[in-house]
Amino acid sequence: MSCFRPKTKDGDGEVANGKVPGSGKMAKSAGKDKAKERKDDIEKKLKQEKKQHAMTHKIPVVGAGESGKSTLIKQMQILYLTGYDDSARREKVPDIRRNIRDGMLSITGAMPNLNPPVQLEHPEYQEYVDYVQNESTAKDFDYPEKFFEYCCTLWKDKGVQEAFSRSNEYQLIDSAKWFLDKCAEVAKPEYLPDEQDILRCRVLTSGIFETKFTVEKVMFHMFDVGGQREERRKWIQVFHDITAVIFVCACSGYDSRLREDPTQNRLKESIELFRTIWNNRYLKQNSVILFLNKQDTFQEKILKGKTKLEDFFEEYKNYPQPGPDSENPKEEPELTRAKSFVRDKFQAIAQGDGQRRCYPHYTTAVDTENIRRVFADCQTILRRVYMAQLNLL
Ligand SMILES: Nc1nc2c(ncn2[C@@H]2O[C@H](COP(=O)(O)OP(=O)(O)OP(=O)(O)O)[C@@H](O)[C@H]2O)c(=O)[nH]1
Ligand SMILES: [Mg+2]
Repeated sequence: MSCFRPKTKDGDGEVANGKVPGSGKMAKSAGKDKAKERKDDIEKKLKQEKKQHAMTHKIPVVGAGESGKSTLIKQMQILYLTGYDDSARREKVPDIRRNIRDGMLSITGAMPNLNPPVQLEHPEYQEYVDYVQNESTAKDFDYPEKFFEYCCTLWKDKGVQEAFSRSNEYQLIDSAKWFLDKCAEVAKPEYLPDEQDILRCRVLTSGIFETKFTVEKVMFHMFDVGGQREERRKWIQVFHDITAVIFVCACSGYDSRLREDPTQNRLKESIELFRTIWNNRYLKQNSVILFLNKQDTFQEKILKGKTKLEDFFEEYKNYPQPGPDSENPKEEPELTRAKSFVRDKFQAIAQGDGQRRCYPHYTTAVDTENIRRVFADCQTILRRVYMAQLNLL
């Protein structure tokens, strides 16, 4: 990459051609020049072609905890690598069981602490709650049948459901509903997770993981990092020699608090984190592809209206109604307005920098078709950014 020079080929060529004189000696040397010029030209073209074939995009995928970074990488595994075979799926079963345990632990643990507290609809299930709270946290807990029976029963309790519907008031993993809904299926010894289960399964990332894949002869090296605060100091290791950054934000976090700092709003944390990435001195030349993720849950929350964006972002009250979304003209106007508001929060930070850009996309990382489409757009952006970088060198 670093050996690339600004192009002067056309100008030089024209000047040389224009000066071809008539004398024999001069004509001979002019002929030699021409041959050399042609050779240089071919060599340049070959070099360029080689570069095109070897085009490699190194991309760190950053964002706050639980924003969907690892889920996006799983989609790359599904779309461009070998996906998940039976044995890889089977390996995820312990994580999925832990997701059920963690989900039920959080919900039933929160019930007495909510304001106002929530009671079980069936007080006789308290012994199931006690079992989940006290036994299932043991290190060597082996998920016996009765654990799943208790979880299935509790999940149907109206009190548990009410506490679940208030999960923005405490910390609950996103996958809780997905796996508690299929608790009886997961309990079976022959249970084999499907692709959606793999995508939904939550495992916190600690460290840096590289995934390499090729799409139409272009190589991608994506780096998945941990998003929680104490993980972020490691990110600098993957900020060198990159094409662009992918920044993932969970838009649905507008009504929830940060796991590692319950005084901080999740979406506000994400916006502030984006500011530090945009202003990071190692990334001054780099464009950012912004994934405004978890659009499915964001949409559900906005349209249900149980938690309102203006209750967390006062300025939303005065945010104007934009025209219909050209890609989605039939979308509910309120949803279009909420989406634009969040996007503008990020765009405002990235404004006024001619060298690089922020490219926002609305995404649902658990939806393979959505990511296929969005990533096709990203490939075009990355190619353009890469070429612009080459020309600058
Ligand atoms: N409904 C929904 N769930 C999502 C979406 N994206 C991710 N999730 C879920 O959110 C949870 C967290 O996603 P991860 O990909 O593990 O988040 P992460 O950014 O890698 O988190 P860290 O590793 O802690 O930094 C998982 O259970 C995902 O299945 C989405 O667009 N919609
Ligand atoms: Mg992760």
